Amino acid sequence: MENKPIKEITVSGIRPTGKVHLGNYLGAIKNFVTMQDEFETCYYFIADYHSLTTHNNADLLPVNVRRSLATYLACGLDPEKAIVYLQSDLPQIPELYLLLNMFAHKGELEKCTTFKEKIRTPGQTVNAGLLTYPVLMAADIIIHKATKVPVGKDQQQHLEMTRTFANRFNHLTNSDFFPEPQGFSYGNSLIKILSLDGKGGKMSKSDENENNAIYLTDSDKEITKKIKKAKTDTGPTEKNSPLTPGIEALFGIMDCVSNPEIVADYKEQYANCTIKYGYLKLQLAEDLVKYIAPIRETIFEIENNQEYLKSVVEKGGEKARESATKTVDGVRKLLGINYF
Ligand code: AQP
Repeated sequence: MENKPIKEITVSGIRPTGKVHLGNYLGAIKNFVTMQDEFETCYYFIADYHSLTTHNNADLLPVNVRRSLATYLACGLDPEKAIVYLQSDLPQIPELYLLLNMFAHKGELEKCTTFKEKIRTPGQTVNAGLLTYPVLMAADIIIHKATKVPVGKDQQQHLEMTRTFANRFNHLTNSDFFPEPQGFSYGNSLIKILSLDGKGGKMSKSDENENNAIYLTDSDKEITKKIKKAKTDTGPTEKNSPLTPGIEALFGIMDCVSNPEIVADYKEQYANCTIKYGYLKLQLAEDLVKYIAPIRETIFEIENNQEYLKSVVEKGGEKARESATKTVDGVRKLLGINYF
């Protein structure tokens, strides 16, 4: 893990709440893979505690954890370059979470957009874990004193809250113990891949309609079918019209997986109202199939090798606990939990 040009610590994770989709890949995992070659220390974990805030199914959790882990590795995460571990293998995280809860205010947690959205979901139990989700996420990040956090745009507000808690801790303990973590994406801004339902929301693992997301484990046939069925409008009638959410979703994906010249050509056709969505969808389906097929095949290969998966997280857990222990020891000291 030496000789990497950027001397910073990076940390991120995904929740094992279902099948990993293109948004998770493009918004997060793809960056993890590039960062492991550039950033001195990279921690990437499976956020299994986080999944319990909304998904409580003891039969499904192990399947989702193993598949998420296999997905990390299939996408190119290398345990020799990055520290890959399970959140629940670090007992220091619940301890820091508990202590950070004393620095989080009820009002600011209730105002969090994702909390407000989640509690509107029919059938969703509003447990305390859901309310304090941003505190657990803050613990995940600052446990390693990370400064860069590769996440999608949907996590921007949570990250802002992490900075608030870290700064409040520093202020109240009269220290500069925690650095301020910043969101990170290659390119100009954090990415948001939209759902294929044409409503403008983000692609999500827990969307009940599986047609709204492209999963990394989808077959070629499923990918093609989903793109063909993606909701669009009837086409622009005025030149230079703004993109409607359905077509914005398709262009958003195309920007990431297709040849830039071809994308520019379709955008030009949209601007001058000559676009035929059928052709655009065919092109996108073809490009996506090429993009996803090799990842899918590797996921299936790796997920059957449970011994390998176990050895990766055992090794990663050991290293992550080392860093986590140092941080929690420092926090305890600053809070005066240090009696004799
Ligand atoms: N649509 C998206 N576009 C770009 N990035 C996205 N991410 C999620 N959806 C998109 C990024 O993926 C990483 C892992 O997300 P997560 O599993 O921690 O939770 P999430 O953001 O809540 O993802 P989902 O897919 O929507 O899961 P569910 O349905 O379980 O809530 C994060 O970096 C996230 O930004």
